[in-house]
Amino acid sequence: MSDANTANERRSNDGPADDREPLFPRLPRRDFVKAGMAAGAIGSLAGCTSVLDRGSDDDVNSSRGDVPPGEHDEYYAFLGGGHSGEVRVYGLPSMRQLMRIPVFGRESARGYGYDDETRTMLEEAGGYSWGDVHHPRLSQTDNDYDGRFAYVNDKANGRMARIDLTYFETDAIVDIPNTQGVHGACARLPDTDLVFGVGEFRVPMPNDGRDLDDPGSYTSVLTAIDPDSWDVAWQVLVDGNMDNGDGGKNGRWFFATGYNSEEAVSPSEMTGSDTDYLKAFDTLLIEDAVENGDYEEIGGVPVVDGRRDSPLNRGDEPIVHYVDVSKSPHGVSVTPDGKYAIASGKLDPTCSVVDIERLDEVDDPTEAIVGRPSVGNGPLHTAYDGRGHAYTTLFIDSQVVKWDIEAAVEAEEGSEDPVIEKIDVHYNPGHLIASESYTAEPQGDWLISLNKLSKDRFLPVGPMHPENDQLIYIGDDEEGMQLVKDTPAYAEPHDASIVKADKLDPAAVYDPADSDAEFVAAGEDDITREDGRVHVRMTSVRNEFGYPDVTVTEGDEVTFTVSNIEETSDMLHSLAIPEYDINIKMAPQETSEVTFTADRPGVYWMYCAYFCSALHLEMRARLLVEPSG
Ligand code: CUK
Ligand code: CUA
Repeated sequence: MSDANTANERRSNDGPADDREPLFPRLPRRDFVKAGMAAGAIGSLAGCTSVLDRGSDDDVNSSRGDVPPGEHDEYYAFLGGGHSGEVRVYGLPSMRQLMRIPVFGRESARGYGYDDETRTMLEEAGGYSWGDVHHPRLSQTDNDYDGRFAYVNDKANGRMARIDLTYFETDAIVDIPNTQGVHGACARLPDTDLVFGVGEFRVPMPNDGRDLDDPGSYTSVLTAIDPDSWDVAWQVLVDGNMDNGDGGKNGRWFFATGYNSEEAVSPSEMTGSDTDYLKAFDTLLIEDAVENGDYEEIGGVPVVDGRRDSPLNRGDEPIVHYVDVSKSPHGVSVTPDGKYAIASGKLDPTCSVVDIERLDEVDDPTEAIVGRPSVGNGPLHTAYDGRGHAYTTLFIDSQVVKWDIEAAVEAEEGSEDPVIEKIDVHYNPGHLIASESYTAEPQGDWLISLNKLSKDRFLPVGPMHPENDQLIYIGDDEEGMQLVKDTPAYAEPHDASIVKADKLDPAAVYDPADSDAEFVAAGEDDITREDGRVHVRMTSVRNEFGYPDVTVTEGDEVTFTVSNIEETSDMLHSLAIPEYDINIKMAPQETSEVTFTADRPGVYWMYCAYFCSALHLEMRARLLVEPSG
């Protein structure tokens, strides 16, 4: 087992000192040295880990977690793909990548953004070509995963998307008004009756050219989305910007951290204050306010004023409680029993443990903080094992720390006593996630540390390194945390959700009733022509399309509706029309549609891009575009 103190001593001198203002003025000397390091690390992400300092091999147990060829994993893990704009699906504990789900960007192998339906969805969601996916959260019923949907944010363009877990496909995107950059994503539990997007960047509202150089009047909002219609239900205007969020377990509270209570626009000013807010939203009172008409309609949605001086925050039933927590908190997560919301200090070595019930009892919300353990440097995110332990990533120390939640409530503020052990990770972890940690009953066996840097851990591939997702076994409190696997990952996983595989029920083939496009059955192929519009309805099956040739006239608007009439699973076809920049995919029993203007005369081979049989190469047809006039 790793010895916490040894690890701390070893790391205390391996970063460059920094002569900026100390970020942790209350710390003893040893931590102060590391605080200087923190400033450097946060500024440049460099110098905070030494390549020679690789941690002890005692913590490594590579024999655990084997999944032999042909056997299935016990869990699915859904990882936000960051600015690749997608979600990745891993099997756990093998860490094999099972699937990628494009969300905010086009992806040709899936025909995502190429067929009419998904192209229109992306256009109506703002027409951006990329997004920044951080937080995949899964729908729950009664505080347990129900296997229906995943929800993700777009930090870049202020959007939220829904992924249908029957088909593992993005099925709705909303472009949220009055905000720029939606960071935290999560839901009101126990039954996911609202999904939240947490606004980060503050901008003028409306952002139409007013108040450009008046940052004091910029605002940010929390957005609540109806999980069924995927429309914005309401927003709450707050002071300061926000960051991450998590829902309480009992259908009432929602928590969001925020740095920059200074409401500044430069990094040095954003870190001026010693504390920032954890905001506790009383969503039931907010819904009352909306019901009573206590809102202003801006950008087509009801916006409730939740700023500190709002009339709705006077008296003893405020809609938003502003809890002062340690400097620039980052992650916040609610414990499985729903008792505490734990916010991580980021620029302060403590986590703040907020007793949720006490929020109703105290006059000063800060008195609801019942524990403040000192866990290490750069605490970012916290996960749970369901046995009373919290696991927090230490970005600056490159470690995961395991600590005891109730011991932290008992201990004095700033005490290190609640810390049970630390394990070195490689390197600089952002999020971590434990199996079913976001439910009321975490499984307590596996944890993934999503490390931002891999440095020397893999074969070099040029200046852009992979990230490193490390699998850690946490199921044995005696033996301690054990590092099981390193997994290189393309930029850039943030948060993840891990769910027992048997809680999902993915479809093996499509149900034609789930598609907007009408299924073309065998023998129903036909072509209709009317006023320069050509509609080709055809089948695809090993090894041919419904028509070997389709002739149209230059300038025609052409729609192909193509059904895959296979009933065998895993037998996909596609219709690629390369020179018209088209590739649509058809899984078994799926119908896809694409519309384009045939504006160039000539012969265009259309082919199937999925290797579907020995005669796959022969699965092609000609599009003949006759010159007009
Ligand atoms: S954030 Cu990326 S490491 Cu978007 Cu939850 Cu903390
Ligand atoms: Cu169908 Cu290749």
